[in-house]
Amino acid sequence: MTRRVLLLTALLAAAPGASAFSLWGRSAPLPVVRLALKDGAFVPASPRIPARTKVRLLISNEGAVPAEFESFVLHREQIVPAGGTVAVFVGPLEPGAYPFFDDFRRATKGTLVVDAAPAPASPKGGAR
Ligand SMILES: [Cu+2]
Repeated sequence: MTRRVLLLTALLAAAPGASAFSLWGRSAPLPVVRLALKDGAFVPASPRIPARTKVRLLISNEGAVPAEFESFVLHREQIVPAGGTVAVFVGPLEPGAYPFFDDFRRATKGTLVVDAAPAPASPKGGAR
């Protein structure tokens, strides 16, 4: 059963233009991408996510003062308490570069890089 579900998920994820996760509803396990605020910088500065996929960005503030993850293009604004971690959902997005910054320290910046979707896998046996 688990094997089947994984295979189906892989096929859906590989289908061009398909949103695999919306088909699974609320219980869908979203891909998680971790981002840290460390010594006045985002680490990594350019996290990468796949195109057209909803992703859970887990942002940890390792500093001693609060930060605010903000992005105009992503329409996101979220306070990250000192020592805390928040989840910010992004996507599905088209390939490209989406800048973000710490609104409490504007010099602290990063770019979310959305990679082009991988080429659709050709199913073995040529079904469909
Ligand atoms: Cu703000």
